[in-house]
Amino acid sequence: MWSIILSSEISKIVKVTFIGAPAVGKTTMLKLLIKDHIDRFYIPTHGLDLRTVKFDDYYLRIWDLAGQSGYLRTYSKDYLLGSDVIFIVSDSTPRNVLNTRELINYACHFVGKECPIICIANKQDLVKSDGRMDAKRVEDLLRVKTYGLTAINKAERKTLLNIIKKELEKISVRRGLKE
Ligand SMILES: Nc1nc2c(ncn2[C@@H]2O[C@H](COP(=O)(O)OP(=O)(O)OP(=O)(O)O)[C@@H](O)[C@H]2O)c(=O)[nH]1
Ligand SMILES: [Mg+2]
Repeated sequence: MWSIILSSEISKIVKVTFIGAPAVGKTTMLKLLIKDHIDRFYIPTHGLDLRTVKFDDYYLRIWDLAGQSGYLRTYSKDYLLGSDVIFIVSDSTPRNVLNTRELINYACHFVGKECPIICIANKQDLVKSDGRMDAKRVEDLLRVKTYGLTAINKAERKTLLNIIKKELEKISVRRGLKE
């Protein structure tokens, strides 16, 4: 993959980082983006998973960080550095949303103002049946821009790409690629 990226395209490489507690759906989002098969088995990520997705004329380097505390507390700091955008993923349960607040505070220490921290309130398919919070409620509690998603639904790939697209526009302006 890397060998076919021309030097003129380097400014189009964007680091997109997913971080969040175990089993909130980060790897499912990665699979959604790379159009991998989404099954319902939970296989915890160890360390991190790193993939490149070509989108418009950008190369999205997706960093999917393991949520288990051993990894989260030891490696995430180094992995967060250099992110162009960080998506903090929640499974939208009241308990996890509270933990997500702590994680936002943690991430804020390692990235500058130029890197937005955005919440994805995942598992929105369970809002009615399982008492999950809707995205608006999560946003009110966390006070960071929040988007709702159901990552197991293949049709929501477009939703996720649109969320990323909004950030890409801002990144282009920051890099002087667009006015
Ligand atoms: N109902 C529902 N389940 C989901 C959704 N997204 C992911 N899941 C399920 O949640 C479980 C955990 O998903 P993963 O994507 O592996 O979670 P993760 O955040 O990568 O977990 P770690 O790698 O341990 O940090 C899997 O069984 C998924 O099928 C969703 O939108 N709705
Ligand atoms: Mg994972």
